[in-house]
Order: sequence, then structure tokens, then C-alpha cells
Amino acid sequence: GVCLGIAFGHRSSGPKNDRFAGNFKTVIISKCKAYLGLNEEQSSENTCEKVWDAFSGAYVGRDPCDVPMEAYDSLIHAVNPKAACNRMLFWSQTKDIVHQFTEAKKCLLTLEDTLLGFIMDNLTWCSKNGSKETFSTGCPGWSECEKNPVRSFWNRVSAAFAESACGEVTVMLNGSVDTPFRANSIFASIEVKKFSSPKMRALNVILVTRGNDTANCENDSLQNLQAVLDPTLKYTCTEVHRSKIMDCISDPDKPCGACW
Ligand code: N1C
Repeated sequence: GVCLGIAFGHRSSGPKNDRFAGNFKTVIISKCKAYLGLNEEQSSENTCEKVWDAFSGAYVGRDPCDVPMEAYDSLIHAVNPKAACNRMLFWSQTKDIVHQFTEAKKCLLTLEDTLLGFIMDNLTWCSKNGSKETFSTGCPGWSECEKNPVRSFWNRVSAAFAESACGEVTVMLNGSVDTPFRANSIFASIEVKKFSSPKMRALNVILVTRGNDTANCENDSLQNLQAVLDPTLKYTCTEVHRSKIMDCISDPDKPCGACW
């Protein structure tokens, strides 16, 4: 792996300068190059510079509560990722197990396995009105104002990722919560709305359970999911115990198909 040796913190009180701010571009460029190197993608010399220009152009100099998701349109167009039909994995409230899974098994890919998702995962950023700088502390929290640069970024890249969904699509939802399909999640509010046939054929829900007192496939929120889904898409739901997936993750000989 690549050690960047930098941690980006969360909010305190209003954007302010900090000792990491000048490094933000460096972090983006090195993660970009690391991704392109690992994924053996033929890329022109300046791909990562283009990514930085389009990315920073979205929020630098803007009020950190006034960056709409459309601000990232040119970033999406600059990267234009190719879809991996039948291998796309969506998730909600299951981030940890999903990424352990995709790291161990190469059969399914999440947004964090694409260039933009990989670069920005776990980062926080914002600027302020009239500034040329990027800050990584003192930025608005996720729900503090809706049009913050981080939330708008995930909204926009998630929309693009879901729009490209094709073939059989998998989503891992959390069966240990009351509402596995949460209305204000990105999965419900953005991604599901972009799923469309005939390019996409089916949505297969893997509901990760822990034991007795968890949600099952009959859960009300999953009835809502079926109701809002394009009716020509096939829908399945499978309850899978967390330990079965964990066993599969830790056994390199177990093929993907044996995980549920
Ligand atoms: O709101 P969520 O999950 O339903 O979003 C997950 C959904 C996935 O299918 C992804 O394609 O949306 C996409 N996505 C990310 O890839 C992602 N990486 C990191 C959405 N959010 C992402 N993050 C951060 O995790 C982001 O800061 C957001 O707050 C959480 C996701 O929250 P959730 O409710 O578990």
C-alpha cells in the first residue's frame, strides 16, 4: 500500500488554515497516481493534474455551504469511468464489511474501487468565499448544510456510478438496523433513482444479519425499495449472516459465489 502519512480531521469551528492545507493537492495527486499505477490503466502524463484542476474548480473560492453537486460535473466528464457490468456493488450502512469484502474478493467493485471514489474516500475538504486555499479542518459537517463540498461530491459521483449500472447489480444492506433502506441515504435518495432497465437487469439485495433481533427481507423499508424500483427490474433479497461473509473473506480458497 501507499502511506501518505497525513490524516484529515473533522470539523471544529469555521474553515481555518492548518499545516496540512498546502498538502491537499499533493495527497490528491499521489492517490491518483497510486490508483492508476495499481490498476495498470494506461493514462496520459497529465491525467492526475486534470483531475486536480476539475476537482478543485468545483469548490475552491466558494462558500463551503454553497457547492451544489453540479459543481462536480466537469470532474465526472474528465474521468468518465467505464462500467463493470454484473460486478457493481452498492451499499448502505455496511461500509466496513463491504470494503473488507471487495479487498479480499475481486469479483465485485464499489465506488471506492473507481478512481474518484478511491482518491476521496476518508478525506474532508472545503474552501471559502474568495479564497484560493483548500482546508481539511473546520469544514461543515455532513448534515450541517446540504450543499457542502464533501456531500455534494458523494452525491454527484454516486449518481454517475449508479447511472452506469448494468446487468445484475448487488447491494449490501444492514440487517441490524430498523431501516436497512433509509430514505435519506445516498443509496435511497440518489442511486436507486438512477437504476434503469434494460441496461440493468436485476437488483440483488444481500441483507447482512447478525442473529435473532434483526431486520429480515420482509422489512417495511425493503417493501419501499421494491415499490420505488423500476418495475421491469428483477428484484431478489437474501439474508446472509455476517459470520458467513467474514468466513468467506478470511478464506482465500472460497470463491465469491460461496459467500452467500
Ligand atoms: O448514504 P449511503 O450510506 O447509502 O451511501 C452509500 C452509497 C454506496 O452505494 C456508494 O456507491 O453511496 C455511495 N457512497 C460512497 O461510495 C461513499 N464512500 C464514502 C456514499 N457515501 C460514501 N462515503 C461516505 O460514507 C460519505 O461521507 C457518507 O457519509 C457515508 C455513507 O453513509 P451510509 O448511510 O452508510
